Amino acid sequence: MTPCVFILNGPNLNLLGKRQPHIYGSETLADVEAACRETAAGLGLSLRFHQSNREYELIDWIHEAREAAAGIVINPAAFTHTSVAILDALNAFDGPVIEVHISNIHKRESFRHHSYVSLRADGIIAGLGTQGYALAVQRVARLLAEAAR
Ligand code: DHK
Repeated sequence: MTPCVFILNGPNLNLLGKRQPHIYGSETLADVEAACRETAAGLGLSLRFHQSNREYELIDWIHEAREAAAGIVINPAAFTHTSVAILDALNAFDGPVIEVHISNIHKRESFRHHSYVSLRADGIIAGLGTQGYALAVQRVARLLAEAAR
């Protein structure tokens, strides 16, 4: 069976391309999804791509990933800095987790410097723009291949 990667996006990322383009760029979330699908297909992975402004929906998808996904790429957006609940959900998932931030959170306000999710993430990509998502998918593929050896 083709391994599936869940790509999960937190609040306000539905506005990608329109919201603060000087920080988040001009690509839309649909553009990001298309790039991830192309990368995943080339690596023999299938993909589920979700965005929500509601913390509980992200948690429900992480729970679903326990059965349905081999790895998770997550940009929790503002929940990065606040959500112990998302950290707890990710701690109940066994596969690789890559945390993505479009902007370099360490170059921004100090409240963005702390991430609860980083306590679980196997890797973190920040400040590479929307390109970070496809790179994260590549990393998940590598980690899955290494684990299968
Ligand atoms: C996106 C957000 O919406 C912010 O709340 C985070 C993150 C940074 C990003 O860079 O993708 O602080």
